[in-house]
Amino acid sequence: KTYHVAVVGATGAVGQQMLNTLKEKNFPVGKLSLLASKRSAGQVIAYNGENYTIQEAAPEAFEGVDLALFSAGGSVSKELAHEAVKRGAIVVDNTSAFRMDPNVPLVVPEVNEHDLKNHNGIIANPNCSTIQMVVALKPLHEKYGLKKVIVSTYQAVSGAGAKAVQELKEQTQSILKDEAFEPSIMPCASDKKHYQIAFNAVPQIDKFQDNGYTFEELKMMNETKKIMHLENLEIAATCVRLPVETGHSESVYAEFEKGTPSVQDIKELLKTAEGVTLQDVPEEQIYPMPALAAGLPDVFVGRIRKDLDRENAIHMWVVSDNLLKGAAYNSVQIAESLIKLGLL
Ligand code: A2P
Ligand code: 11C
Repeated sequence: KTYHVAVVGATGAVGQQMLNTLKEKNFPVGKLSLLASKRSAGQVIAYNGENYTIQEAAPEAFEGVDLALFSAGGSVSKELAHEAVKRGAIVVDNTSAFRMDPNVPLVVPEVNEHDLKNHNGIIANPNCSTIQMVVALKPLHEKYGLKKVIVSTYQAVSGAGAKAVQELKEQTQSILKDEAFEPSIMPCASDKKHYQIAFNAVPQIDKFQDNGYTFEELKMMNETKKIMHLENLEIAATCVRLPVETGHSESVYAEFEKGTPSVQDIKELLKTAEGVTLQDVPEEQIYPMPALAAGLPDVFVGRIRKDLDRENAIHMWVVSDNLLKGAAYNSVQIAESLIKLGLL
């Protein structure tokens, strides 16, 4: 059986990786509809040796579509996801539009694939920085019971889209040539002020909320609780943007309820965990880095250490390609799980 697949936001940083992932995974694509804004309508994109013309994303474009992968921003999802469902499609939405809606499963297949069974047409793909963290935490939680998590992130600009990557490259060149430049996108295109991202570290991803956290930080905190079904988890996040093109890194502190695992215990669990690759040989300077992780679908974990003051706590370093496992790859995995479970 093949499926009529629509990719909404096909010209974007994630949309392009969705097409690569569908191809790489040999997903059973029958018909393919590539949708984007009016600006891109008529543009031609190649997929699997064939040319496809971009159509404007509009309700009628979803006629006959079985699976719609959305990654064109929250407002496009809010406007069109229900239109797609109305026309018989199942939507996998990579924006924050529906993630915290109790009627919408928020899914990372390695962690909570079974939640797909409760879907009502829309399935939400979590935020990139949340996905890679929960993949690493899941096996530890199963054995030792998570009590508290403190995470600091070191995030790549591609998380903010193709234009943000361009801004980083242009700014870097301007600085190297000693030329003037005007930041216009980072840290957050829709916020009032813009700051230099090249050769900098910016402690703002998305907009500030009333409690002093940014939306990205709250996404990590709230989505983790929902995906892991841990309403009472103690969790705090600090999210920072770095001049890295692709690959988010995270320093994760995890405290457990049951037991005091050794570094070896944690390594044993992560060695066989689904979706995880352990890269942790300090004496040989082996540890995960975004430059090594970019282009690969795994979540890489290293720098595993015991906390020196609390016996029931560890620290680890978690890296993954934010456009792949953090977005496109996880969305296509969700679609594969839907097929496996007979839901698509
Ligand atoms: P377009 O290229 O036509 O602007 P990124 O995250 O890399 O910035 O990509 C955003 C994606 O969302 C692009 O494919 C972009 O298409 C698409 N997009 C942005 N605004 C809209 C809109 N109003 N309707 C449909 N697609 C949109
Ligand atoms: C970033 N995590 O790195 C963001 C991008 O909620 O899907 C993903 C935003 C989202 O800027």
